[in-house]
Parts: sequence; structure tokens; C-alpha cells
Amino acid sequence: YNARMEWFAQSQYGMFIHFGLYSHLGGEWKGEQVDWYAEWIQASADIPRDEYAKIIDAFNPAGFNADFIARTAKDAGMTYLVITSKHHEGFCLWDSAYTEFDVAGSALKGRDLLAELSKACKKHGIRFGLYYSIIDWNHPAQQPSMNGKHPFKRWGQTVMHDGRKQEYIDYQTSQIMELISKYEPAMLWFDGDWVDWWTMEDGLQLYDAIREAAPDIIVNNRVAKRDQFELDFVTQEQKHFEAAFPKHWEGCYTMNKSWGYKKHDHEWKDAPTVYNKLKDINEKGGNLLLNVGPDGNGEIQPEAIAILRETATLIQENPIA
Ligand code: FUL
Repeated sequence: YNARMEWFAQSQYGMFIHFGLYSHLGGEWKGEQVDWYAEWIQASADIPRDEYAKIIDAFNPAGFNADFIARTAKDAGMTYLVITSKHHEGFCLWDSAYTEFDVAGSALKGRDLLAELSKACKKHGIRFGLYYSIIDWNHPAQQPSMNGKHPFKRWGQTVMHDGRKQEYIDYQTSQIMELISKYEPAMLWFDGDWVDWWTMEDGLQLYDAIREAAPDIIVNNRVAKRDQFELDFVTQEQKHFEAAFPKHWEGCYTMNKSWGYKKHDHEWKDAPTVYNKLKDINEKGGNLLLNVGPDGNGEIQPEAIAILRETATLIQENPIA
């Protein structure tokens, strides 16, 4: 029995939110629809860093309504929520003391999206979690690798400029501590662990630092390496265990194909599909973290809201143990 993990073990169902500068683009660059996930647009369209950074001038999600989002999660039957504080693009959804590439540098100046959402979650009884990407396409210590013809390969496997790894690690640790003290997250959800320069040892050190700063926070295994199954909980992505799995785990899925908002992505999973995933995952001892990708205005798509509502009805009619 592990008291820290109790709420997670009881949770069953949570909301994942992918939101960042890419949401403004909606999967289109210079009139072209990009392949693959919309939040990977910098990689798939091979957008130079300086050019990408300019999106910040256009980013203005005035319709981001934290109370509505938390209430939607609650009404859907969810008990926690995880939002991308910083995805691979490196843009920070909060006013960070360690970078200018953040929400405070956008037209939203004066609004703090993470503060709004953590407050709304508290009000609606939803636990608040933060996603944080280890790979960072904006940080000056990292650069796309020169290996591989496809831009995807280069951006997907960054390398460190000579001798600058520690500089990035310090930046990352400072930001994590900043997030912990400002927003008191119940969970930290790491990603981007696959880059070669990030080692198991680096991950375990970060994990220990988090535990020391805030003993109750729970952390997914991607803080280290995704094949490490001994940390607080195991993340499964767009697929999940075929049989019951004896450790704490979570399966994350998108509602359509992309995680970040993509205008042309209409391949929605219907409510029975979502319900069956939830049931299957729960029966195997895991939680479902179901993703929505708010648009550039900060609004969850109506299709996603309808699926959440219909799924909630199915859960009411056929409760999952
Ligand atoms: C992956 C990322 O590369 C995707 O963009 C997304 O965030 C997914 C949940 O994790 O590793």
C-alpha cells in the first residue's frame, strides 16, 4: 500500500490537454496541411527557430476559459487533468522567470493560463497535473541533429551544443521547481525522454529532486526512460497493455488523430469507442488520460465536448467498477 498513489489508483479517468503555439497554427503552415501530429509542426514543416518564435505575436487565445474546461472534465466523470506546461516547441504556458518564450510575451500578457486552470480545478475538485517536455526545440543549448534526411528525424533527436547540457538541465530543474511552487501540481508528466543525451541517471536525479521538493507529487516513468517501469506510474501511449498490469499505469489516447489542435483532423473516436477503452484500461488496473486539443482561441472543439458528454452518459448507464 502506497498512500501517495492512492488518489491515482482510485482515479480511472483524466483529461489531457495539448495546448501551445502550435494550437494557433491548427496543423497548417503557409497554407499547407502538415503530416503527423499538429504539435510536431515545427519538425514536420522544418520551421527555423526564429520563424517559429514569431507565432508568439499572433498567439491570443482570448477564449481560454479555465472554469469551463475544469467543469467539462468534472461533468465527463474525470478526476484529474494534465496540461502541457511546455511541449517540444519550448513555449511556456506560464510566466516563467527563466525564459521570455512564454505566455507573458504574447498578447495574453497579464493572464496566467496555468494559474487560472489550477484554480478552476481546485474549485471543481479536479486534481491538477502538468506535462513537461525534456526535448526542447527553442532552448539555445539544444539543436536539431544533422542525422537523417527527413526533418522529423533531425528535430526528433536533438543534440546538445558542446558542453551545454548542464545549462539546459539547470534551466529545466529551475522551471520544474518554479512550477511546483507556483501551481502545486498533484502530478508531473514528463515526455521527450527518448533523446540520447538524456540518461536514466539524469532522470532519476530529477525524480529525486522533485520528491524532495514536494513528496506528494506523483511522476510518470518518462521522467527517466520509458522502459523504466519502477517509478510512480507507467505511461502507455495510443496503445496499452494487453493484460492486467500489476503496477500503477495510465494509457493516454487522443480523441481524433493529433494531440494538438488540427483543423483537418476529423477522425473522431465515437463515444462507445471511448467508453470501451476506458473500461478495458480500468479493468486492467490503469487510468485513461483522454486528450483534447483546444484551438487557437483556447476553446475545446465542439466535437470533443459532445463525445465527452455522450461517454459520460454511457458511464452512467453502465458504471465501470
Ligand atoms: C509524445 C509526444 O511526442 C506527442 O506530441 C504527445 O505529446 C504524446 C502524448 O507524447 O511522446
